[in-house]
Amino acid sequence: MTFPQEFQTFVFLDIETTGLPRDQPCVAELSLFAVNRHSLQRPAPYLSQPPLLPRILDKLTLCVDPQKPFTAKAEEITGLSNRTLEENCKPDFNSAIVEALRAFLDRQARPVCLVAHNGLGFDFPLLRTELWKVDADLPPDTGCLDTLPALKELDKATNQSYRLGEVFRRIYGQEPVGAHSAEGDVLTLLLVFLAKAPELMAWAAVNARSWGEIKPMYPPSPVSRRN
Ligand code: DCM
Ligand code: MG
Ligand code: MG
Repeated sequence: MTFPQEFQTFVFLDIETTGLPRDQPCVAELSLFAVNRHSLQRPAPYLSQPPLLPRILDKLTLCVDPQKPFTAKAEEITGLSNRTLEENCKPDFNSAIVEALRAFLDRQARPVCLVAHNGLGFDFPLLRTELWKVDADLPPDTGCLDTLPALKELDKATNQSYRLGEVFRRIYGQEPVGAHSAEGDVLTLLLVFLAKAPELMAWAAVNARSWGEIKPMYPPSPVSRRN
């Protein structure tokens, strides 16, 4: 990827899963909000209140049958379970979800940068693993911005917490809504981003990674590999 990159679209992303990296988790829900840089350029006006969301916002939220048991903790915090996903007839992470994802990303002005909080440690590697299971991938030059190290570096912070909910509380003095639902976490992330959008976009232009560099979280086992 050549730098600096003037990303035209930022796609905020969050994934709910059956567990943590040590559990070799599977995706159970994903949410993406795509925002053009035009709607991120204005300075955030009223930081005591969450700012208005950009009026022009594309969203994709999908539930997935993970085909793997949730850990008790993941089930508790996400409100998702194997039983309820099955009862609601949610398909697994299949080629249809890949098509939906690609079609959604193809509609956005390029270059596109995915944005996730702790994305390099969690969401991006896991998504790459899930795509690998169905012999799919994203364009290798797609940008990847992790707001966790970005916000830390921009703050030149000491030892305060950079968990998404904590950052939101510090900025807005309120509890985030819908924590551990994919859409709720994306909304929280977008509101955090809006508070520092010019700085974060400039940081991304220089520091974003490319999708092609993302190491999958774990290799698909031969039995979990499907077409
Ligand atoms: N997760 C977990 N245990 C935690 C925190 C997270 O198993 N204490 C897993 C389940 C969540 C996923 O990570 O669906 C993503 O976390 P988050 O909701 O913070 O995006
Ligand atoms: Mg998350
Ligand atoms: Mg989440």
